[in-house]
Amino acid sequence: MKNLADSSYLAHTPHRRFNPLMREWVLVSPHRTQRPWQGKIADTTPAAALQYDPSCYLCPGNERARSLVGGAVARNPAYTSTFVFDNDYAALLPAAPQIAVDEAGLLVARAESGICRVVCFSPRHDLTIPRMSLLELCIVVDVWAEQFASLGSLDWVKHIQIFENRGALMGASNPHPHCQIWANASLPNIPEREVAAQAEYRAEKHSCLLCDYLALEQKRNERVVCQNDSFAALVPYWAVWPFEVLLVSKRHFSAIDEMSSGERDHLADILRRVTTHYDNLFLTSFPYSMGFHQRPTDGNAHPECHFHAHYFPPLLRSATVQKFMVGYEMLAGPQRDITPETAAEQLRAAGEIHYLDAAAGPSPVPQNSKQEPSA
Ligand code: H2U
Ligand code: ZN
Repeated sequence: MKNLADSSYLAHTPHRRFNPLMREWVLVSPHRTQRPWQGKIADTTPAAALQYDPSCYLCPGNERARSLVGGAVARNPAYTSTFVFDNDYAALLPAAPQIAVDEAGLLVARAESGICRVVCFSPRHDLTIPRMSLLELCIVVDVWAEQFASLGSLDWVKHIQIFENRGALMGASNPHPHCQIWANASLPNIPEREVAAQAEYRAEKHSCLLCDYLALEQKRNERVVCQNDSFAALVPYWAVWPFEVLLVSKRHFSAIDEMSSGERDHLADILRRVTTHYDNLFLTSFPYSMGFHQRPTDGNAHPECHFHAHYFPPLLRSATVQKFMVGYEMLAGPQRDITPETAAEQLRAAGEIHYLDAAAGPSPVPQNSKQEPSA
C-alpha cells in the first residue's frame, strides 16, 4: 500500500479523505481539474460603492424593513461603531409554544425556542472585513464575546451560532457588513456531530482532536495559509469547498468568552488576513459563509470542544465560476477536484496586501489601525 500521507502521490489520483470532525468522507478527484466548462457563469460580487446608502436597511439612521412579528417599523440609531439588533424576521422566537409530536417515530416534531440577532460590523455600507481596520474588527470581536456571554447565560439557551453570509452568491441579503447570531434551545445537527466526535476522540486518546490536528498541520506545513501567535488558518485535509478554510486557535479553549484580550486582537488580525487572501485570489469581493464553532452553552465545561471557525466559499476557479453541490454531492457524498494542498498554495500566493490597496500604490498606515502581530 502507498504511503497515503504523501500528498504528491495524492495530487494525481482519485482518493477519499476522512473528516474526523464530521466523521464523513470526501471524494478527491484531482485529475478532473482540466475538464471543460460551458456551464453557468456566476455574477461577480462587486464591492459596494456607497459609504452610506439611503435605501439600505442596515445603514445608520435608516428605517428597517417591515417586521413579520408586527409592531412599528424600527429605525436604526445613528450608530458610529458596531450595532446589534433583534432580527425583524427572526427564524426563532423566545417563547415557542410547547409541541411534542411523535407518531410511530416517523412523524416527529418538537418545539424550538431561540433568539436571532443581526450585528452590523460598521456604519460604513461599503466596507467588508478585509477593508476594516484592526481596531474596528477588535470591536466586532468584543461584541461577539459579549453576545456569547449574555445569550449563553440564559438557562434555556444551549447553543449559539455566530455566522456571516458574505456576497449575494451565499445568500447575503445586503452588502452592508453584518453577521447573524442565532441562539437556541437545542444543539443543531452539525455542532452536535462535531462535539460528539471531539468527545469521543478525547475519551479514546486523552487529548484534543484539533490540538493534535493543528500540531500535524504545523509540522507538515502544506496546508497552512496564514497564522499569528494565537490562530492558524489552513485548508483542512478533508476540505469539501475548493477554498474552504479552517481557523483554529493555537491554545486549547472552548469559546470566545475564554479568550484573552491579546487573543481577541489576534482573532481580528487573522479574520482580516484570511479574507484578504480570499479577495486577492480572484480579485473580487470573495463570497463565503463562515461561522464559529464553540462549546454548547448547556452549563457543562465541554473540555473536548476546541474553538474554531469554518469558511465555506463557493468559488471554484475564477470570480465567476462556482462549485455546485449537486448530483453526486446531493445523492452520495461530497467531492472536490483541486486538492486542498493546491488550494492552500494558491491562497498563500494571493498575498496579504489587499488588491485594491496594491492597485492604489503604497498607502500610509490607516489611522485606527493597530500593529499586526508577528506571524
Ligand atoms: P443575511 O444577509 O445573512 O440574510 O442577514 C440579514 C438579516 O437581516 C436577515 O436575517 C434581517 C434578515 O432577516 N433583517 C432585519 O432584521 N431587518 C430588516 O429590516 C431587514 C433584514
Ligand atoms: Zn448600509
